[in-house]
Amino acid sequence: MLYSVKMRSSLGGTHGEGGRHISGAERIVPEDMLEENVLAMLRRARTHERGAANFINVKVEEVPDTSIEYCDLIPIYQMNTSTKEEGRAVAKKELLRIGVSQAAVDSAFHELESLTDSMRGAIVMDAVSGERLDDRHERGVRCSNMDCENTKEYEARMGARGLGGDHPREALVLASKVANAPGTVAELCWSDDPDYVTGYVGSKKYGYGRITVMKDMGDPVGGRVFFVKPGTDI
Ligand code: WAQ
Ligand code: MG
Repeated sequence: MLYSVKMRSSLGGTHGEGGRHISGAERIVPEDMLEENVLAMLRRARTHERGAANFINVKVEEVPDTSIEYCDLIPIYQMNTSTKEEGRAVAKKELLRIGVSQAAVDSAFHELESLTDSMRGAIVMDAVSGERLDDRHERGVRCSNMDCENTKEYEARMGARGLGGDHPREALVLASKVANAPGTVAELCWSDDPDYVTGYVGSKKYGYGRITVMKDMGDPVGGRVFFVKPGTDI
C-alpha cells in the first residue's frame, strides 16, 4: 500500500489563514517510508529559508494502487545563463519556440513580475490570448498527487548527472505531470526560495528546459504559469 503525504506551512497567520506561505511539499511513499517522510516535511517547514513556519498542516492518506496513473518524466535539457535578465530572455524565446503566443508570453511575465509575494499555486493562462483563466488570485491552481515511481533509482541517476536533491526532483515530477495533462501547451516556473535562482520552461514538445539563473539571489518571489490551449476545460 502507498501513502500520500502532503505538507503546507505558513507564518504569521492564525489557523493557517492569512499568514505568509512558507512551503508546501508532497510525496507518495510506501508504508515503511511514511514516518521518515512526515518527519522530513516537519523539519523542512521549520527550517525553511523563507522563514520558520508557525502553522504546519501534514495530511496522510492511503492511495489505492488502482487510482495511480503513470507517465514518463519529460527529458531534461539545460540552458546556462548567468543573470536574471538573460535567463528570462531565454525563457521567453523558449516559450515562443514551443508555440505560446507573444501576447501570452508578455502577459505571463507581466503577471509574475508584478507579484509582491509568492503565489501558492500557478496561474492558468490561455496560450494564445494571454488571458488568465483561473480566478484564484494568490492561491492559484496547484498540481497535486504526484511523485516518481522509484525514488532510489531516480536519485542515483540524477545524482550522477549533478541533478540530485529535492528541488530538481519535485520540479521535474510536477512539470512531467503538468506537461502530460490534457490541454497543456507549456509551463513557466521560477522558485520562491530566496537562494534558489534556477527555473525552467516545461513542455511535452521539448521537455524540461532548465534555465540555470532566472532571478536575483535573495529574491523571495517566485511563481508558475500553466499555458493551456484555448477552450481547455480548466
Ligand atoms: N502546483 C502549482 N504551482 C505550484 C506548486 C504546485 N504544486 N508548488 C509551487 N507552485 C508555484 C507557487 O506559485 C510557488 O511560489 C512557485 O510555484 C515556486 O515554487 O533545479 O523550487 O516550490 O531544475 O519554490 C525549479 C528548478 C525549482 C529546479 C522550482 O519552485 C531545478 C521551485 P517552488
Ligand atoms: Mg518554494
